[in-house]
Amino acid sequence: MKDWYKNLVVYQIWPRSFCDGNGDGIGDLEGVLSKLDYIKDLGCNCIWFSPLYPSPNADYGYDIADYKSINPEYGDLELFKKVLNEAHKRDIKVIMDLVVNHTSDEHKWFVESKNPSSPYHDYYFWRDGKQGGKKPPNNWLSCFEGGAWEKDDKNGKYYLHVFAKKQPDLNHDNPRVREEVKDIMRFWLDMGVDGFREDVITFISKKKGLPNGFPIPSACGIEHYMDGPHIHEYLKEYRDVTDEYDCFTLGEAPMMTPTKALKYIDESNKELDLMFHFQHMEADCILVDYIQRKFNLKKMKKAFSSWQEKINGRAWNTLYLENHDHPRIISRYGSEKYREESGKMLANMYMLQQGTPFVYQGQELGMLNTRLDSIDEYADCFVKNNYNVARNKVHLSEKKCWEWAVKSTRDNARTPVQWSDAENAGFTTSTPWFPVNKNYHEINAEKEQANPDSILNHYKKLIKFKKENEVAIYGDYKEHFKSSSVLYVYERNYKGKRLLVINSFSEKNVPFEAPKDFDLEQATPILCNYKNPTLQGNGFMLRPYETRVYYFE
Ligand code: TEU
Ligand code: CA
Repeated sequence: MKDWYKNLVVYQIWPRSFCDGNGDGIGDLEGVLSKLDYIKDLGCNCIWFSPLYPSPNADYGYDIADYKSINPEYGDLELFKKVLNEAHKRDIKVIMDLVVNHTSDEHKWFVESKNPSSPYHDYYFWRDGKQGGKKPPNNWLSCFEGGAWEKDDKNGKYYLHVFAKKQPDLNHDNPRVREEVKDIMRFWLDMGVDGFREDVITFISKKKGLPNGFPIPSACGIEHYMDGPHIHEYLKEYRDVTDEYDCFTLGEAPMMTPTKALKYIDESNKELDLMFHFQHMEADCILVDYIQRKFNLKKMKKAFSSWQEKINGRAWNTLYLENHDHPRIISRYGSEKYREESGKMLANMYMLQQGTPFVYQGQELGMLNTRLDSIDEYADCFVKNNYNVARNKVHLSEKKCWEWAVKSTRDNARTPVQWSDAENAGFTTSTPWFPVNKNYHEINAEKEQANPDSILNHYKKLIKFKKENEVAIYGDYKEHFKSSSVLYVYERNYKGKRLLVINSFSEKNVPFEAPKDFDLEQATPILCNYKNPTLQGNGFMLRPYETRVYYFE
């Protein structure tokens, strides 16, 4: 059975902010081409491209207007093929983002579908409103903005959009829609791509009749489309296509638990190879980054451990701390004050668990959250809407709404990558589409490349270790000191080899005593973030955000 995806370390590119090759201020495929050696040098052997397709950018590519082409801002199909080919030459796989829960409202299917007698009408959820069309067909709310229904003035009907208004949901109950999805998959697989990351794929089957949802403030109705009635059927159909190719698939699944996940990724009956869940990303918020609370290490550990323990031997984990939907991890779970220390610690902490690791652009540099001057300067539709709701509907103070927005916006992860301390961080020669983080003189790739102790060089060592050591890939996982609210310690075991991974989440010194059956003097400390780790004895003081890995060979 194919399982090469277990040995990958995937680098995620959010193209708009990665690297601008033609000087128009927008990241593009020429830029990607110029950085393939950088990705190779980092040790990553797969790239996941966030959407590269033509898009009106209401949700920056997650609103797709044409599934079989490349956004002219980024390049064209010829250039994409060149990138693919050059990546493959470097033994780097390439996966595409497949966003088929919804299209853009500017996709030709949707434009056609407005006409009730068009064969495309049933590609979407068009319904008559209630009370003679005055009210939407049900009470569902959009995850992004207001109600989940929008009325078309011309045909008098409403269409469903679980995300933004410009992202109408596709009707996968229509077999023709499923054929279109398979056709899109084949288009890219035939070209040679190595798989897909499937956006909110667990949302594609809606309950028949679209009944009213339980009245909650946002995403009302979600119980009628999350893991919906035909989800497994449809995913098996899509799986049949990917099974014809040597590729892998990764589903994004909000509100997923390990037990539910096994229905999708259990190796004995797989619909997807891997799954992105969100549980470990909720240690400082409730479900979404916008509803914040104090970082709680125990919550984070519990989430990681439950996935490690519950799917061990039956399915394979994905490991990530950042992507284009979440603020930067050092600013969240680490410490900006101890950026270097906590950046390296967080890296060890997640990557040495069992699973395929993902690194999001700039994470390897220890990039931090940004701060602009007003809500209008932000780009993300999600934060703008959250701000408006909190301010105008819930009537919270301007200061509170603003602080929430700054901290939680997805734009934190979407500032241009900081390549050097040249103007605009070397991202572009003109004005960047979105402001570069002001800290680029201190934090940039060029500077980190030159410094053997940088976060970037730590990632290089770590990725190399992860790929080359079976214990880091296949080892069993066991957590220690579960009740500690400052330490996260776990071991991995494989064929007589052993790792003890020690991570402190404290700004203070914390005493540490090795678990009973470990004699640290028998091991080599590796991947440390402080010079001169104590080499003697089984008890010592851990310094702020210290990380150590003891390798028993
Ligand atoms: O994200 C799905 C998802 O769950 C998000 O709505 C998440 O709740 C939000 O970003 C807050 O963190 C996927 C994509 O990754 C995201 O970029 C898209 O905006 C969304 O789907 C719609 O396509
Ligand atoms: Ca450009």
